[in-house]
Amino acid sequence: MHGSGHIYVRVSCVFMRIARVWREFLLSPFFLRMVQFFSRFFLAFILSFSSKRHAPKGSGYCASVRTMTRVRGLRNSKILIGTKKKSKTNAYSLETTSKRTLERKREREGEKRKSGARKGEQEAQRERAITTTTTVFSSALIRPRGCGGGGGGGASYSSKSRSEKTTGGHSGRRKQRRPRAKSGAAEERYSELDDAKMAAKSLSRGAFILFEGVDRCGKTTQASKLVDSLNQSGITSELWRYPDRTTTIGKMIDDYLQCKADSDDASMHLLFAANRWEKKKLMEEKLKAGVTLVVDRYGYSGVAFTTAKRLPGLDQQWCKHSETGLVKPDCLMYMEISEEAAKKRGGFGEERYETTEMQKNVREVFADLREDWWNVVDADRTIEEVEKDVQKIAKEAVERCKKGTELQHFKPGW
Ligand code: Z5A
Ligand code: MG
Repeated sequence: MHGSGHIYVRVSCVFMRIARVWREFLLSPFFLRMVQFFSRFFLAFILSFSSKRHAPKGSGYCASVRTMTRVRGLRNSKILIGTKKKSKTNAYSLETTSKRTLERKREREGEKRKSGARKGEQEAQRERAITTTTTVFSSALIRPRGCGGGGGGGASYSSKSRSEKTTGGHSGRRKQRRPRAKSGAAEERYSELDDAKMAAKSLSRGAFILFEGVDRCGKTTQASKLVDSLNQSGITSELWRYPDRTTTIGKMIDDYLQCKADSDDASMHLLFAANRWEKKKLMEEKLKAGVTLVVDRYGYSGVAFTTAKRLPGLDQQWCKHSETGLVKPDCLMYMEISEEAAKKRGGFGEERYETTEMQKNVREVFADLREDWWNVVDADRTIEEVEKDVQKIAKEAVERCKKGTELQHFKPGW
């Protein structure tokens, strides 16, 4: 009993010593360091798995390395040998990979920005076309017919519905949907067609129809008849005459023509031109708004009458100069009349240029000015016969301008 008790005491002493050694070992700085070291490694390993999917292609364990290096104290430590590559290589590969990743990222961002800019440009172009159309149609005193204005239903793109779409539109109205394109190319083609349609629509306008000719050829008679008939057939049109004797400049011209006042020939030529320039803006606005303008005399008369004076320095080129930049007519009807027929139609009045010699010279200059695109109308015939031809020519011009053509202006030297 005594012997066995002794053994128990000794065994317990041994256990106690072992326990003390263990305690010392567990509390030793070496063990604590070991614990710290392995816990960091374990943590890094776990994190590397979670972030591996973000690793750049072909970087192997780079993600793990990257994660490990994030864990403080492991940078440059031997733990990197735990990856498939040597620590040095890994550190190098980590550096180059991140550089490459950064470069790729920047490239991708650059491409995105470029494509964004391109898209932005296209959008801006479309917006400009829409704004032009909207401005033209909304500012129109009289809306051009057949141009898709107003309600703008169906497949046709009215300016209103497009602008509503871009700006969000009215809440009460159902938004029109664009047919979905199958691919990017198809989408682009669709938008190009769309832009072309919009551009053509924005160029749709009234026609500038001009009557020119010597005295008594019937310009005023035919111009008035044409305006009446166009308006009756639904084509909004106005009759304009030059000189426009209603303006301040026009009144000065009127005084000169009626021989109430005298003036220098060059300055008179410039006054006649100024009478056209003062109405240029209005003319452009009306035409763009879809109004057809039937004009009785214009710059051609200006050049013809001044040149017909045969004065030194006032030649055709000099006379044309003051007309450069003015709106060019879309259609010119030159009323050709023989001297005999003109003589039969009432005699000359009291005005300055109504002399036989002047009229003869004017006729010659007109013949010199004549261009291929002019419509020469035989004005020797009856009013009705002439009217038939005039209507046909005018309606063709109206149709052409309605489809969409840009306004033309007189170029230097014409
Ligand atoms: N002038 C200038 O110097 N510089 C410029 O820049 C400009 C003008 C723009 C005023 O012009 C003057 O200004 C003009 C040129 C100069 N000088 N001149 N001479 P205006 O246009 O005011 O002139 P107007 O009073 O109108 O006259 P006109 O132009 O000579 O006429 P018209 O318009 O050609 O013709 P109409 O008035 O239509 O007809 C004349 C008559 O013939 C009338 O009785 C009709 O009923 C008759 N008639 C018309 N057609 C026919 C036919 N087919 N058969 C039979 N009878 C007909
Ligand atoms: Mg006249």
